[in-house]
Amino acid sequence: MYVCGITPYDATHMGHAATYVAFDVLQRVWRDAGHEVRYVQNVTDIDDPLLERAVETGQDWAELADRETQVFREDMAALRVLPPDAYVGAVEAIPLIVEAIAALRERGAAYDVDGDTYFSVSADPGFGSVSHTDPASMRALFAERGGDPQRVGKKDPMDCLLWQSERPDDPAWETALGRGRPGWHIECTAIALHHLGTGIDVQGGGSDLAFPHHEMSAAQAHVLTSGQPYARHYVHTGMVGLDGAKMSKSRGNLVFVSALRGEGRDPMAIRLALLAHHYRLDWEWTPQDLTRAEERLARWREALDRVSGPPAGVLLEQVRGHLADDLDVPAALQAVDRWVEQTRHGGQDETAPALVAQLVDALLGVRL
Ligand code: 5CA
Ligand code: ZN
Repeated sequence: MYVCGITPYDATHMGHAATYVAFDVLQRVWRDAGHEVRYVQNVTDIDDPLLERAVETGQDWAELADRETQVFREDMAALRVLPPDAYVGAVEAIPLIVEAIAALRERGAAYDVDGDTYFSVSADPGFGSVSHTDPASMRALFAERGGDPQRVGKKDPMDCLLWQSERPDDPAWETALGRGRPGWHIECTAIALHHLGTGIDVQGGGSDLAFPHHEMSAAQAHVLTSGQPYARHYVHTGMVGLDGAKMSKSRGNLVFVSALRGEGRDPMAIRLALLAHHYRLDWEWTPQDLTRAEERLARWREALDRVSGPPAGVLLEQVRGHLADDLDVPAALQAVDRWVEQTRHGGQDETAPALVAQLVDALLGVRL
């Protein structure tokens, strides 16, 4: 599984956290089913938004990236998200990225525009099959999400930047492609192919990455591997909003995991608040999400303090069943609620509370 990582110019907000918790549940379900999981994630530690934020705030871009990456990792650990096997930065991956760009050029899929290198989307006959976006929307989304459809000299407005030659005041690396820095999409392609190979089971991320990011990543990979399927499934989580707009660093309408932790909120309540929404749906964060989760967590913990309860085996099968149904975590939580409610009427099984604590921990990542 490859899940697109953060661009570390600001702390982890509830939208990021919801996305990584969703893929964490998927990893837990796979492990529960006896599969070995190899999980790779990138960190976009060089890109325009990071550099812009560093200039705006007068910080060194590399220090900003290091600091926010550290906060992210602490947030993920607090939320009990199992860490990826490989966590790879764009900067450290520059040799891989340069190699991938050189290979695209050899295959006739890359060309120059005033010293910058572009990927030719027409090189992948399947371009468009990841996101199924119509051409008019493609252009709008590309412009909105870091692309440059208007740039003069490109063969197709949709062609994406692979390598940007050095600009004044920008960081640049000396490579076989000349001095410059990598584009965004090729970063994930190069890291995923190197660490996982082709045919990865899941390429994941938020739905804002379906186009252009995952479409471009896949197209580049298809050309690099002579048409082999890049990912078997593209899985996209819904967008978490706040006050009517997608929660995003650029809009600034953010609720940070680290801020809630700093207020002393229990990370397990934060996790439960995120889990209460189906991964595929868009939803709005409200303070009630957290208070409801805190109440639920308290009820669950109180139930585990009872000496016995109804047998855990039935609950385990229910939870597994719901998770197998397109990761229906909200239904799994309701199954636990029902078990918790039943403990009020007693139950003969003295091993049940400890077993339920274990299953909630292993499958849902909530430590009670
Ligand atoms: N570095 C790139 C991916 S290679 C990036 O998109 N970084 S990010 O920091 O903007 O987002 C990190 C992850 O969180 C991505 O998977 C993104 O799709 C997801 N994400 C961003 N905003 C939200 C949101 N409001 N709700 C849910 N997920 C979100
Ligand atoms: Zn990515």
